[in-house]
Amino acid sequence: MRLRMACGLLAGAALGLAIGGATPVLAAGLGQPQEWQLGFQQSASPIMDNVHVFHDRIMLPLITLIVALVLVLLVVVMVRFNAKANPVPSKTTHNTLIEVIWTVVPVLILVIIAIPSFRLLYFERTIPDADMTVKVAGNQWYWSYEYQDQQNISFDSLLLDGDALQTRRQIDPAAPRLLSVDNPIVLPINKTVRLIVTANDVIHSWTIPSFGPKIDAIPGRLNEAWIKPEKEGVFYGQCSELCGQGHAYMPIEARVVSQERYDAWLKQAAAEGVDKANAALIQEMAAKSPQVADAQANSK
Ligand SMILES: [Cu+2]
Repeated sequence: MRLRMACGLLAGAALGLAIGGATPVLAAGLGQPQEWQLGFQQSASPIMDNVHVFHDRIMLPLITLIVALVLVLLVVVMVRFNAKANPVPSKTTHNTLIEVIWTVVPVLILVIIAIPSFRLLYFERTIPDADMTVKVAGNQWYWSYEYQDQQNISFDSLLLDGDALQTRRQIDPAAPRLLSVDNPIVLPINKTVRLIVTANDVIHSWTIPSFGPKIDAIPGRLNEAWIKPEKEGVFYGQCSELCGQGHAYMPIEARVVSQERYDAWLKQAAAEGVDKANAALIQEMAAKSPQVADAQANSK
């Protein structure tokens, strides 16, 4: 009896933990991970909204129920069928009904998961009419971006480390290590962006968790994805396909700004170069960020 109670408590705790993992409090982090974060980063796009729904409303409850059921069955076996409680074991070897049940029920569960899962995949893979197109190319070990609707806007995006990171932190004290790049991809808010993704050497993979899609960059092939950033701010991701020695050092940084600020960035980038346009933009965004006040207070 005591054992049964203890196991009941354990099951309750596991259930609580599983459900707790889905709460937004613990799943904090918009655009970048946070310490002790459980679950996904916050969503900033329609695809990620749907990923959250699929995970939180379908996968997590199902997994929790299955884990609890298996736990209960194990406890029943331990309590009722140990050598002491059950000295003369039954010689039953088959039970057709139970065998049918444990085959059919998992199949039904998989079907229940498959329907919303395919719906989500279809949503992600169907590229809507886009407002703009950016070509993304993976290289060992940096990313290149080409704005297809603009002439002369193309640049490489490399990790900032060492002195370069220190220099960036003078204008943007919150710039994270191993995620900040020299030239971020700059995007307007609430616009559908089509990404055409390829690579120049080996396979890489482009993703920003808060936007949702993760798409392989394959040499000799153009892959497509779409994002629609719905929040302004800075969003980070990393190459997600093991691509060699520098795989951990080719992060992705996107800056989402208002349409007016984006137009101004485009104009400045075309006239004075991407470096100058980015410096101005990063400085402006850093000045508005609440993290800047914190970082400045910490450095004193
Ligand atoms: Cu890579």
